[in-house]
Amino acid sequence: MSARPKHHPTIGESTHAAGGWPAARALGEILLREHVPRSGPSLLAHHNKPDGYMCVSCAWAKPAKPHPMEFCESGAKATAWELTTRRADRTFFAAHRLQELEEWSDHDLEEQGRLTHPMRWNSRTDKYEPVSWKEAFDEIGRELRAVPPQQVDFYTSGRAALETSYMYQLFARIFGSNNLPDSSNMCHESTSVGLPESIGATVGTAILSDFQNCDCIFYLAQNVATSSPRMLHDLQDAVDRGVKIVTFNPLREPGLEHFTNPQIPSQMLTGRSTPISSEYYQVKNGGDVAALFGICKALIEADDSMKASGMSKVSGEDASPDDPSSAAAVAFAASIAAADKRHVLDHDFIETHTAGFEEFAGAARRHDWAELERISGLTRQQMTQAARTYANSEAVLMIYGMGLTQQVMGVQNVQMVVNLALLRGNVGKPGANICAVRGHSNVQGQRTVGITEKPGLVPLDKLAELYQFEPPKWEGRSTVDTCKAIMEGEARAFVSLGGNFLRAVPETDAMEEAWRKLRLSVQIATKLNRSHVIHGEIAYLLPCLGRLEIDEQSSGAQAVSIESSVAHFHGSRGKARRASDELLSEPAIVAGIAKATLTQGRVPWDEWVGDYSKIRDAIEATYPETFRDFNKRMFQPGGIPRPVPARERKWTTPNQKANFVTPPRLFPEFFIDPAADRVLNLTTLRSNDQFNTTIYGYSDRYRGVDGTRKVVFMNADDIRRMGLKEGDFVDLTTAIDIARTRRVTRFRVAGHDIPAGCCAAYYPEANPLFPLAHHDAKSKTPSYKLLPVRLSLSTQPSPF
Ligand SMILES: Nc1nc2c(c(=O)[nH]1)N[C@H]1C(S)=C(S)[C@@H](COP(=O)(O)OP(=O)(O)OC[C@H]3O[C@@H](n4cnc5c(=O)[nH]c(N)nc54)[C@H](O)[C@@H]3O)O[C@H]1N2
Ligand SMILES: Nc1nc2c(c(=O)[nH]1)N[C@H]1C(S)=C(S)[C@@H](COP(=O)(O)OP(=O)(O)OC[C@H]3O[C@@H](n4cnc5c(=O)[nH]c(N)nc54)[C@H](O)[C@@H]3O)O[C@H]1N2
Ligand SMILES: [Mo]
Repeated sequence: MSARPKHHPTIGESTHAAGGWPAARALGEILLREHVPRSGPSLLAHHNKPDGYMCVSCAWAKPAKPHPMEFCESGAKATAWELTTRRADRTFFAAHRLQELEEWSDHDLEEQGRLTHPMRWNSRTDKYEPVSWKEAFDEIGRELRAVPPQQVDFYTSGRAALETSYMYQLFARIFGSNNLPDSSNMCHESTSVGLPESIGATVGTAILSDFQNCDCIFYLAQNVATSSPRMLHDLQDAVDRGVKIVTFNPLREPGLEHFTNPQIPSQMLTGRSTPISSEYYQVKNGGDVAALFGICKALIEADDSMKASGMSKVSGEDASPDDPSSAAAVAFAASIAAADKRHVLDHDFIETHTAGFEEFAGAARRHDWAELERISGLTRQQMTQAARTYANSEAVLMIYGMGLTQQVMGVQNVQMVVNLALLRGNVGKPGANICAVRGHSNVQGQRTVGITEKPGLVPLDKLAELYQFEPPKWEGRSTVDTCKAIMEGEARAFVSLGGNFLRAVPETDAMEEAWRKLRLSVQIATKLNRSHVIHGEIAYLLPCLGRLEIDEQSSGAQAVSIESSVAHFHGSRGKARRASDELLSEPAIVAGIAKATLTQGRVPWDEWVGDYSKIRDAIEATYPETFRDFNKRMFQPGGIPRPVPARERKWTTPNQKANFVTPPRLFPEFFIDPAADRVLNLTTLRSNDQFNTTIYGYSDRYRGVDGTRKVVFMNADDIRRMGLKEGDFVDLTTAIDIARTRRVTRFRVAGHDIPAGCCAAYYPEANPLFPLAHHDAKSKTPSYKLLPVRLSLSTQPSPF
């Protein structure tokens, strides 16, 4: 496990199973590597437990009956990274000018450890220097008041708790701004926009028990072993019950192939593993709409020919026996049809619950198999086989992640998943639901309590009544709009509740230049990152407590709460000693800034900071149905389920139906530059040694990489065709929107099992390639999983 880049990195074979001894070993190494105090390991006993703390890594569900160790390698890394004894304290900042720190890597900046003291940048010395909290709040308040509210942006990364998030959006709104961009805009926004149109839900409908009630899982575009490893337990249990898992991913991800459960001694001793996917389809990146259309086409045409041959038992329909459909078509249809029911589509469900079926079915019939094959990279037989498995299952759970949402056609990807589900009534019954696997540990919850740029999603009247102010009604900026506003000089001040905006967004190079023109940048953070080192004219770095730490306020130790990927709320109590006596909690910092800034609104900020249960009362008063008896129930095992009407087949869409939404095309229309023979479609990935822009180390055990992150994974045929060989250094240049050159240099060519025409590189190293305008039109989610890039042998000298 390499913590540093190596001169001679190794790129070898991918592993084929996740978990097992390598994961267990990695755990031990992590605690050592991160200089975790002796109390660290015992702390993990409270990880994701009903009376413990909720993991700061991913948002996966917290079961009512947790395993003895309800954590994974990724969660342990995130915990260790926060508990580290390393400190980026006054001495560190006194020793380094920011110009110098600009040359440091993401890893090296965060590796300095926890921030300990509020800091203000001194333009004369080019250093962050200590200030008192009072001075900080006073100046920030003064500066914010001097800027029109439309020119201030309040960013949130999805980690802050429900309590902090509620306070933060309230502060922004009383200040007069709906500019609340958040990490979700780069993440599951295509879900938040796609699902409401389709089924009237803003979040996935799945709950944990669906894993026990399904007989098939369609698993798309999510890397379980790295991004939500605890879900492997749920998948393994499902496989043990005979559930079929049908996977769509351009890469063969180990966790989706096999899993050796570190919590099952017999598996650890014998090295045995559970095969996860029963069918694995290596769709081309960007090929999911075509693949899903192919599956739907196979189902719809099978249904057509059964109806035509009189085989269908569909009620009320007169099937004509002398239909021209051939015997072959009928035989094929019969092979897809569920053996016992002899019908492929759930016509009763479609009739009762949905709208738009005819248009969708028409489009599916019209698509040409050759075209579907070319774009998806799958054969007709493969799509038909997936359709057969689907039709022979009674309850199918649809699970998906970033590979679908972060695309030019992200919303349509999500809606195609729903279309497939609707064909057989696979929404809103036990085992059959939509599971959007969320990223940050409270990203979903932040939306639930009002972090959104869209005023229509917030009960503004309620806020106005509770706090006596006039909320702004205009549509605020989401992340790409904020980037644009920063580039155009429209945004003057940026307040960041966590995150690393500059590294996470597209168009990194131009953004860095523009960022320096901000009048004010305020960063509330636990660790140092590039968004702090590059800064505005006036810059503050405000260190906060993390969720793992004991948070003492005037009424005693406080708890906070979060919402998981399956829409359950959970309480969380910090257990670790605070990293520094100077730290304030996130609610205290938000309140401090709010009090120093606002001249209107009646909010009991101090009372709230003294006792967070009062913030929860306020959340309940704002959203009485969602948060009923919030304080009383927040520690109940399994969490508080949030009402999601689509789970009960109540469709809160304008037409009160679940809607088939027909994508107008199969693939985005790009204008690609002339050197198209050297162009591949790039997707960006996470390694198993990072959490977003937090780089723990330089190894990606599952993909066989150690000692570097500047890698481009390619198909062997493409390597040969381009006259390259493994280990060569190449430059990647964006092949669309070529008026501006966007390039990253010296990426090492690595042969990988990935479809021809596609390549993959790590996020955030590849972010300078992404044009700001390259996003889904409706959700504005950047297309991080699909970008045409041109490859050329690097002419850059080696840095060594
Ligand atoms: N350890 C760890 N855990 C994390 C994170 C982390 O960085 N590290 N990040 C957290 C966050 S914020 C998020 S949003 C989630 C992200 O978790 P994921 O949703 O797993 O996101 P990625 O790792 O970016 O990759 C998604 C998967 O999509 C596949 N893929 C790429 N392009 C396509 C495509 O066009 N079609 C299909 N079908 N598949 C495609 C990739 O091969 C990859 O396996 O994880 C969260 N958990
Ligand atoms: N190319 C490409 N780009 C992507 C993606 C991709 O797949 N490909 N994924 C996108 C996705 S899904 C996401 S979610 C975004 C992530 O974007 P962000 O959420 O903005 O980034 P993170 O890397 O999660 O933020 C890390 C920083 O958060 C701070 N932090 C950590 N814990 C705390 C805490 O408890 N409180 C506070 N106040 N601060 C804390 C630390 O200072 C740390 O440096 O990136 C997006 N960008
Ligand atoms: Mo995310």
